[in-house]
Amino acid sequence: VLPEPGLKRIGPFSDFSNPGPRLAGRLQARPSNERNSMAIQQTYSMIKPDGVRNGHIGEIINRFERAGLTIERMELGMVTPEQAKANYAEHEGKPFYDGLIAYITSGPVVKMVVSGEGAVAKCRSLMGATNPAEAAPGTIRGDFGLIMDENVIHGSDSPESAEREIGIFFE
Ligand code: IDP
Ligand code: MG
Repeated sequence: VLPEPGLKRIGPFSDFSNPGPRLAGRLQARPSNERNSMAIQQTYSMIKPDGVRNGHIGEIINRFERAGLTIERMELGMVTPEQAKANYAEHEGKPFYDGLIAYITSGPVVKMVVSGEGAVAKCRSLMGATNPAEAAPGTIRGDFGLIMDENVIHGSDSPESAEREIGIFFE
């Protein structure tokens, strides 16, 4: 549904196909046959070792829930080298690859399956840009990240990646 002409968009969640936390709550209160056009997705997200070490677990989960996302599965634990290599296979051979694998396996992370309408894009938008120095204030990386190598959080970049990554870390 497009906003009426003249209506100002006030943010990424200001249309009805992506209603944001306040409207999402009201939509969810309606009978299921009135909201079956909404595309519910799953995504894989992971609070990286610096996010856990620096005490940002609660704040990140709070932001997800306030954005209307649901935490479906969650586990605190280590990433095995096999899981790290599978998750980051697309980056093999790049200069930062070895450091990335060493870093993501260096301490406990929080592994999550997150669901909701447009969950893949919504999660990426809450995360902010890959480089914390370029991530907007108000995003997770913009608020809590310092350097590219330690940027607080991972999120799948497409529904296909999400399915693959959920398979790596759960079941
Ligand atoms: P994304 O996490 O935003 O999807 P990707 O390009 O898929 O970004 O990179 C995966 C991860 O690899 C990043 O989150 C970051 O931690 C790390 N990374 C990417 N590019 C660099 C780099 O140029 N230097 C150091 N680390 C990098
Ligand atoms: Mg990526």
